[in-house]
Amino acid sequence: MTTIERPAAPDSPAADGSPTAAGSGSAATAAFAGHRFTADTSPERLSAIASEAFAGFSALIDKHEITYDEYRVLKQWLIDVGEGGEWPLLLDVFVEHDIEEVNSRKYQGTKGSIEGPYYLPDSPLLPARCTLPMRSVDARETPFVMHGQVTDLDGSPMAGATIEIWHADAEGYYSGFAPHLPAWNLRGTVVTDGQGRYEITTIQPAPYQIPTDGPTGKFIETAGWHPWRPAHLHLRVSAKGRHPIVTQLYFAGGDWLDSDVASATKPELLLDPKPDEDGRNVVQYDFALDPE
Ligand code: MBD
Ligand code: FE
Repeated sequence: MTTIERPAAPDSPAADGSPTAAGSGSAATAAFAGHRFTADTSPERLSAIASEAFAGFSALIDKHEITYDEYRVLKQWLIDVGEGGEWPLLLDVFVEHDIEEVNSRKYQGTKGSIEGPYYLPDSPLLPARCTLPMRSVDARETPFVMHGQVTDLDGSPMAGATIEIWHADAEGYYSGFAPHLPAWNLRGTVVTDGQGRYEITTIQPAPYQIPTDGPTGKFIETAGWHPWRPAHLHLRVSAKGRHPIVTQLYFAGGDWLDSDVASATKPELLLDPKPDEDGRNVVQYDFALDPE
């Protein structure tokens, strides 16, 4: 039977006061909808793309002989996705990877990956050697140190480049989207030194689970798929006169690397940190930026 359970209303907190899918969904929608975006798409291009999209639906409906019951479940679920604020989550998980791939074909530098729904601009500026803002409970996790250099494609150092980094805590929550976390927890904008170098201390992130209490999670569960992303760091690296790169870094040997629900892993984006004498996991990663 195809029923997808109706999730809790966006403004109803979980009984135990813990953060909800609806909470982070609404926050992600609010963060995105704060802007109005434009694209220079001609009416002809819009018409061609839209006709092909609807032709795709036609073929699918015909091939699978979609029933009225199924059509109503779909309609209801799409309404739930909107009410739960989960359009950013749903689109970034199932669609963004193709957009990223098509749009990064012409670049030779460090590989990009999807931005996902939890980027926030203007995170606190931090010096080249820094520790990300974190709570004392975060600081109990294994320290993780990433260092390296930002260069152009010829290897010339990019001094004053910025590395914006954001990642989930050990429970899979992102600050700015889960109300119990302090602002800017595990986020920062790191400025490279005179040689383009940086050294960021943070904690080793855990795998991320799409919230199971929202419409995206309900759909994944109903289809019998798994809701996991491998542990990852999000980064946006920018320098004057360079094409900024949005990417993610993953951890060699970790779970879900070969079955990321968001299809956003690439072999070039794997880190293999090693413990140092102090028990910190340390890794080097260099970024090469294409010209603008
Ligand atoms: C994430 O943390 C993420 O990176 C993506 C792409 C989707 C949902 C949550
Ligand atoms: Fe993420």
